[in-house]
Amino acid sequence: MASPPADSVFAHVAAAPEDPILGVTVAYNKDPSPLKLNLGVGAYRTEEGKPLLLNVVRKAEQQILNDGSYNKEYLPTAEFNKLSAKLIFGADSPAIQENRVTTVQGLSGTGSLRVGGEFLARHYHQRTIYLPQPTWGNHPKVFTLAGLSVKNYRYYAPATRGLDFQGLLEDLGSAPSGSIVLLHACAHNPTGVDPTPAQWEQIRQLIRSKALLPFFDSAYQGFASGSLDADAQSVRMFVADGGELLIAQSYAQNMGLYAERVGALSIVCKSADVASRVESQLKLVIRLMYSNPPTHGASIVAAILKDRELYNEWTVELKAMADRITSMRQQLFDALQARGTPGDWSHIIKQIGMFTFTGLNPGQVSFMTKEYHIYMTSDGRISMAGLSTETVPHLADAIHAAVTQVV
Ligand code: KET
Repeated sequence: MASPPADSVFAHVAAAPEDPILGVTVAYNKDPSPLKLNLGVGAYRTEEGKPLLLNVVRKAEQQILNDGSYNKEYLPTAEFNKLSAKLIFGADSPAIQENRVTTVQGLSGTGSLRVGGEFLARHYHQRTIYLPQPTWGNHPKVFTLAGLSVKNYRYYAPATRGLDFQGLLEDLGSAPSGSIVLLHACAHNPTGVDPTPAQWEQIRQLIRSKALLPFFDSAYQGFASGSLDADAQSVRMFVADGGELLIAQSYAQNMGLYAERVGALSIVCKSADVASRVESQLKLVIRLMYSNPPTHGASIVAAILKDRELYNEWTVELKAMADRITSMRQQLFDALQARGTPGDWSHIIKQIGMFTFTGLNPGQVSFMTKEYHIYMTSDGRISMAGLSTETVPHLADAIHAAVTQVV
């Protein structure tokens, strides 16, 4: 018998680069300073800086465990799928009533985007997906791996710290007919800049007139405005015109179910017949990747969505999370005003959702990490949910020092 080679057969494997978002937490964990503050990953924290297990999730979980019929059989997800579609499209959505929507459970937002990307790469005539510039850092990698080719459309104007609406219209206007367009349903990550309803309407008209295919990413429904319905308006506008679209939903943020990896992918089609064939192909994509989704998180979501009392309780807890983030925005803005920090910081209170796109440059960010033990992504994004009344002054001091000392 040949003896095994002395060196590992994997000896040539190079270490992968740290993820730009998750790597921030890795660096944070290594820092022994008591002052350290993690504003990197978008994960909700309480005033005390702790992860939040929603009360309603605890209740739903208890209810499930008390239910004698609960088991670990392969998941029949029909109920979860229907409820998820209803949540994003609205209870009275004609597309649902006409059975033109197919929904499959996905592994949170990321897994749902990936399944949608794979489906498109196999069955759609156009392989190019346009992503906003900038976008969530994982988008280009997920879609490339799914077999799509990635291009960008202008979205954010650093000069105004607002939407580059003209650039967006020009870039989508010159995209080849049929191209896929990724849209953040609300609370755009990382910029916190969303189109107004009137701008959404113009985007919709442009997308439909050029036969582009919208693919929504809804990772923050309820986090932008505190209202689940208001945050779904952009998507519902596109469903109301009878056209087709894809949407990936995540329950990581709005139910605090990060680790359960529960989400959904829906495709709205022109007819029930097409939708049912599309569904069969989605199931095939999933079958060959991981066969079946996990049941526990989906059971929690379904228990909350189908019970009026739990649902109402959820909306109250969700609103409280959104409100705490809004209050952090105001407090940080006030603290910078109080320090007379040079520059216009009104974008902190204007931006929407979990993040403030501060406009700080990579040099200023690394200064804040080195001198103040504040951890954030190098693009200057801070997760407002990681702040508290107690930590706002420390952050404001750090920003003030960074903009006055580092160019
Ligand atoms: N889409 C967007 C826009 C998004 O910001 C995230 C997560 C996801 C999808 C994926 O979430 P999932 O946990 O798969 O349901 N964003 C935060 C966390 C991360 O990067 O994983 C973040 O930007 O910090």
